[in-house]
Amino acid sequence: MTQPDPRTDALAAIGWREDAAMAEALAQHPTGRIARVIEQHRSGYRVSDGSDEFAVETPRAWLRKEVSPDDRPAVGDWVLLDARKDQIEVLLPRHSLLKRAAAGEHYRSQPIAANVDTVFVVCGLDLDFNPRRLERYHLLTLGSGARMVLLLTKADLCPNLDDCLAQLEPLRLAGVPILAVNAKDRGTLRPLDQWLGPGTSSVLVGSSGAGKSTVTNTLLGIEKQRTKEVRGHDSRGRHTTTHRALIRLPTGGCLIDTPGMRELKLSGEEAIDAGAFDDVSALAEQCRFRDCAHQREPGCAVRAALESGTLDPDRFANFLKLHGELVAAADSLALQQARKAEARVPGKAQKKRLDEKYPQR
Ligand SMILES: Nc1nc2c(ncn2[C@@H]2O[C@H](COP(=O)(O)OP(=O)(O)OP(=O)(O)O)[C@@H](O)[C@H]2O)c(=O)[nH]1
Ligand SMILES: [Mg+2]
Ligand SMILES: [Zn+2]
Repeated sequence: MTQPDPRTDALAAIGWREDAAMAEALAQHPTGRIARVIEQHRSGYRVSDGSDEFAVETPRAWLRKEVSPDDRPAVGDWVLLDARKDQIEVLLPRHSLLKRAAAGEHYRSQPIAANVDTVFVVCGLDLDFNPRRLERYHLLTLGSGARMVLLLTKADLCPNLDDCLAQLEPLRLAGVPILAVNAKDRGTLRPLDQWLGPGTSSVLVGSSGAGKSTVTNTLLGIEKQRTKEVRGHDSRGRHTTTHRALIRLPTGGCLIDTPGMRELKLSGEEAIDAGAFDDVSALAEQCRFRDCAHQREPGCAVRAALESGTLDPDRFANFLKLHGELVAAADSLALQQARKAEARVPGKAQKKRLDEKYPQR
C-alpha cells in the first residue's frame, strides 16, 4: 500500500480521485504543484489548487499545430504547475474525455470536458426537443468513459410529456437514465443528487437555451451563471454562456457549465457498436443473410421490424446516417495519421511528391 501524496490533501473538494496511472505520473514528478483546470478562455486557463484560483499559461510549444488538441488541457483536467505556479508544465492522465470534432472540413478533435463521471445531456421539452440529436449525443458520450444522463428541461411548459418520453424509449432501454424537470425548481432536480456527491465531476452539454446555466444556478442556490430567454418562434437560445467553467456545488460534487453547441460532429473515434444502437444490431443479427443490406433481401429482420412498427424508421435512418459519418470521419483521421507518420520520416514525403511528379517507368 503506497502512502497518499501529501500534495493532494487540499484537492478533495475539487474532485480529486487517484488511480494507478495518476499515482505513477505523480511519482515521476515529485515537485510539480497539482491544480485543476476550472475555466478555459480563448486567452488561457484558470486553475484551482483547492484553496486559490488563478490564471496560468501553457507552454508555447503546446500551441503548435502538430500538437493534438487532445494533448492540451481541457476544463476538468488535472495539471502540474511550475514552482511559481504561473505555467502548466504537465497534463496528468485522464479517466474520461468528452470530445467532438471541431466544425469545419478537416477533422480536428475538440475536447469539451475531462475527468467527468457523468455527462448530463440537457434538452428542452420545447422546440429544442429532437430524439435524433440525443442519439448523436449518446454515441459521442459512449466513447468518453463517462455515463450519460438525459435531462429534459421545461417539463413545466410541455403539454405532451408522455409522447416525448415514448420517442426516447430506445434510449431508456439502452440504459440512459431520463429525467423530466423544471430547471428552476430544486425539488424536481433532487434525483440528480445521486450523481453529484463529494468527489464526483459532471458536465452539462446541450443546445443554447436548453437550460444548462439555469440547472447550475438552481443546484447552487444562487444566480451565479447568466441566463437568457429563448426566441419565441423556435426556442433557440442566444449563446449566453461563453466559456466552460467548473463550479463547486453544495452537494460536494463539481459541475461544468458549457456554452451551447450548434453542431455535434463525430470525432471519428466513436464506435457504432458501442451500445448506442444495440436494438438495431440485435435485429441485423437475425437477418437470414449475414451481409444483409436491409434493402430487399428475403428474411430481413430489420425490414420486418420497420414494417411492424417495432423499429422507428427515423431511428434507423439516423443509425445509417451516423454510421456513414463515422466511416467518413475514421477514414479522414486515418489519412491524417498516415500523413503525419510520413512527415516524420525525413525525405519520404519529398520522395513521394517527386515520384508523383516524375513517375518511374
Ligand atoms: N419554464 C422553464 N424555463 C426554463 C427551464 N429551463 C430553462 N428555462 C429558461 O430557458 C432560458 C434559457 O436558459 P439558460 O439556462 O440560459 O440556457 P443555457 O442552456 O445555459 O443556454 P446557453 O448558455 O446559451 O448555452 C432561460 O430563460 C431560462 O429561464 C425550465 O425547466 N422551465
Ligand atoms: Mg448557459
Ligand atoms: Zn436485413
